Amino acid sequence: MSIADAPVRAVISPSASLDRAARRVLAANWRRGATVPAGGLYPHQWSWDSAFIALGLRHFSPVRAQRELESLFGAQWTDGRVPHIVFDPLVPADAYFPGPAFWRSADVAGAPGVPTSGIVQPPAHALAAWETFRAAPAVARSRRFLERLYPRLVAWHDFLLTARDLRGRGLVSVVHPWESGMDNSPAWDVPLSRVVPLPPAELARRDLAHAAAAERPTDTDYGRYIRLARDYRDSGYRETPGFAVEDPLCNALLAAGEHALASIAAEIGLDPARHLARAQQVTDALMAELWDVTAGTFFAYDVVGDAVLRSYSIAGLLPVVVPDLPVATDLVKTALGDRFRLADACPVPSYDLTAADHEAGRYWRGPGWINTSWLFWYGLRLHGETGLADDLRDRLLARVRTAGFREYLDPLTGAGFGTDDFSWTAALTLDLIRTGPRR
Ligand code: 2M8
Repeated sequence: MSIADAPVRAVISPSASLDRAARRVLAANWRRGATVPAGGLYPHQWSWDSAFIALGLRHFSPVRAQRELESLFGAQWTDGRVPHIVFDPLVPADAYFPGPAFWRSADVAGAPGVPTSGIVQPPAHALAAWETFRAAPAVARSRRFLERLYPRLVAWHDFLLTARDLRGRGLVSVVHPWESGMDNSPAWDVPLSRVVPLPPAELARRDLAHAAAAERPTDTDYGRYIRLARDYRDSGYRETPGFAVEDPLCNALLAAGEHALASIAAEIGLDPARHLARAQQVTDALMAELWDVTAGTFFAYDVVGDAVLRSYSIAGLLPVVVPDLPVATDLVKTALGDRFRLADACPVPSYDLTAADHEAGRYWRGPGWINTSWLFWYGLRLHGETGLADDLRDRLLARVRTAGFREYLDPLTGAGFGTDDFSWTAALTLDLIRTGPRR
C-alpha cells in the first residue's frame, strides 16, 4: 500500500481531500528512506525539514516517520554534528548548488560514508522524535526507535553546547545564515555585511531555475553565503568564520529538545534529570542574554560584532515553544501587535510587517512559512492559549487549501511563493488536520 492509499482516520470533509493531497505530496517526495523538501529546488535530504516531515508522517506511517529521522542521524559526524544536507548519490552532481563537490565531506575525518554538507540546522529533532514515538508507541518500542536514536540526539546536543558555545554564556551560535534555517532574514543583514561576497561568476546558482529571482536571495547575499561556507570548509569545519550569531530560535529548539530528551530518557529507563537541568540552563541563558523586556521579544546576538541585533523576526517569538518560559504571555502580546498581526495575518509573517525593508514575497524577509507558524501554534497550545491556537490552525488550513502546498505565502493576501509541493508544508498541514482543535 502506498502512502497515498493509506487509510484516513476520521477526518471531516473538506479536510479529507486536503489530507489526501498532503499525503500525495509526501509520497511523491519520498526517496528510498527519506523525504526531499521539493523534487526540483531541494533534491536531497535536509536536516530540520526531516524533523517537520516526521511530524506529519507519524500520523499515517509511523515507520516512515522513524526512518526519516534514522536516515538523517545515520549521516551524523563523529563529533556529533548533524549535517544540514545529506546528499543523494543518485541525484546528478549539478542538480543543487553547492553540492557534494563543494562541501568535500569525504576529505574530513569523522564524516560519514555518504556525502554531506558540513554546517548544521536548528535542532528540532528531539522534539520530532518524541512526538513521533507518541504517535505510535508500540511500533516504536518494537523497533527500539528511541533506544537507538537517544545516544545520537545526546551527541548532537553535546556538539552544539560545546563546539558552538562561542561566547561561553550557555547559548549556541550559528556560523552561517543557512544554519539558522531562516537564511536571508533581515536580522542577519548587519553581520553579513562584513562578509565580502564572491563574484556572481563563481556562483553556479541552481535555485533560480525553480523559483523566481524576486522570491529568492540576491546574488550578493549568495556570494556571501558561499564565501562563508568555503572558508569554514577550508578550516576543516573547525574554525568559525567571520559570522557567528546567537539565534533565539535555535536556542529555543535546543531547550525544548532537552525537555523532549528528558521524556525520551524516562521512557527508555534512564534518568531524565540531566536533560531537565540542561533545559533550565538554556532557558535561563535565553532570558539573561537575548530577552528584551521593553520590546517584548528575543533579539539575536551578533557574537563577532559584539552587539544585539534589534530586528523583529519571527525567531524572536519562537521561544514560546519552551515549556516553563516565564514570558510566553509577553510573546503572545507582541505577536498580536502591528508587527505580526497574529489575529489576521497568516501564516505568521517571518519578519516585522511595519519595517521599511519587509518584503512580503521574498524568502525569509517577510512571507509567512508553515513551519514557523506551526511552531508558534505548538507554543500557543503549550501555554494554554487554546482559542488563539485553534484560530491560527483554522486560518493556516484555509490558506493552504487556497494556495496549495507552497513554500511560503504572503501573510496578508495568502498568495503563494517559492516552490510548490513543498514537503514540510504538506506534513505540517497533515499534523494540523490530524491533531485537530482543542475547543
Ligand atoms: C532553504 O535553505 C536552502 C539552504 O539550506 C536553500 O535555500 O538552498 C531554507 O528555507 C531552509 O530553512 C530549508 O531547510 C531548505 C530546504 O527546505 O531551504
